[in-house]
Amino acid sequence: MKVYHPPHIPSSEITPAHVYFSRRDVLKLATVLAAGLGLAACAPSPSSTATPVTSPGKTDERGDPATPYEVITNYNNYYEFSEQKEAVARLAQNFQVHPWSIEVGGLCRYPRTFTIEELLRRFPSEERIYRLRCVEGWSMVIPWNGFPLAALLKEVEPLGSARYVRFLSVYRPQEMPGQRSPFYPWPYSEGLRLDEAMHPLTILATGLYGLPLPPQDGAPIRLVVPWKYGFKSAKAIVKIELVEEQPATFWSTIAPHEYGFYANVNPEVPHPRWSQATERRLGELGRRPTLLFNGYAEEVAALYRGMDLRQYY
Ligand SMILES: Nc1nc2c(c(=O)[nH]1)N[C@H]1C(S)=C(S)[C@@H](COP(=O)(O)O)O[C@H]1N2
Ligand SMILES: [Mo]
Repeated sequence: MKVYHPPHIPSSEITPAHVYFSRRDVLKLATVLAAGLGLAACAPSPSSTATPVTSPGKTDERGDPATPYEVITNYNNYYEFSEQKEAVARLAQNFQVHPWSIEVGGLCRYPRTFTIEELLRRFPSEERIYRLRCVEGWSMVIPWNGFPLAALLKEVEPLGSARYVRFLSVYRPQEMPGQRSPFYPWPYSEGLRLDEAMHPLTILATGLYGLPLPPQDGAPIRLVVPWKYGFKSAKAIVKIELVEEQPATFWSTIAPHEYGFYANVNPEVPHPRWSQATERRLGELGRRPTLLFNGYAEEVAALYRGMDLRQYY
């Protein structure tokens, strides 16, 4: 008999970093941050040519600096591989991302399957520098490359009866050790209301810092919804379905009272087990205030006019 393991306990978030991290981790993080600042540039090595130069000048629209590439790609939530964020990059390194196709179907006029190559050819890639706020209380600033989900949905022409969009991540237990655990409702799934899915901020990302998305960040294609907690942004998507009813999702199935369908970032609605008022920005000391809709209120607040954000958490 296994003991129920409550998911998403932010032990790293409620314990001061110097207590939580081992000395080795702190040294590793220091190296990673130094690399991001370009301090390692005087020590060229074969791997330094494979590592992209993180543009020191890249910032989001608020002026927040982009998190270094090495941090974004070595601190990941991806339960298919591991529940340990520092272990995901290594466990995902041989994940096969070619060939890959996405089936787009359900309530639409022209359902069809797209290969990744078709998507890249059809929808020009844009850079979007977005904040990512995890429900656990940490955040990053990530320079994604991708295209609006709306462009893809318009192509298949949703029917009038379509009110929600359902996203399914890949199911490949042979390659994804975490999927051998029967305690989770695999495959990972997520959902959006159709108007949220059509919002211009919602993208499908295929790249990071101008390079193909690494496996640990959801290669070859993942959703990014910047005003919602990170778990809404499903990785390694194989199916997008237009549906009439609000779909069940991975986290809302596991713990419905802790992870709602909407999951809009909101400093005033605490998680039942911790506050959401502040967050730890990776690479910064201390905490910063969390912003309503993760700082995108001007763009998205109208989607929720008249809705009680405590009821629809
Ligand atoms: N398929 C899948 N998608 C997922 C997850 C996951 O475990 N599996 N974790 C989510 C969570 S909790 C977060 S915070 C983000 C993290 O994205 P990143 O590792 O690229 O920063 O991915 C989300 N997408
Ligand atoms: Mo998360």
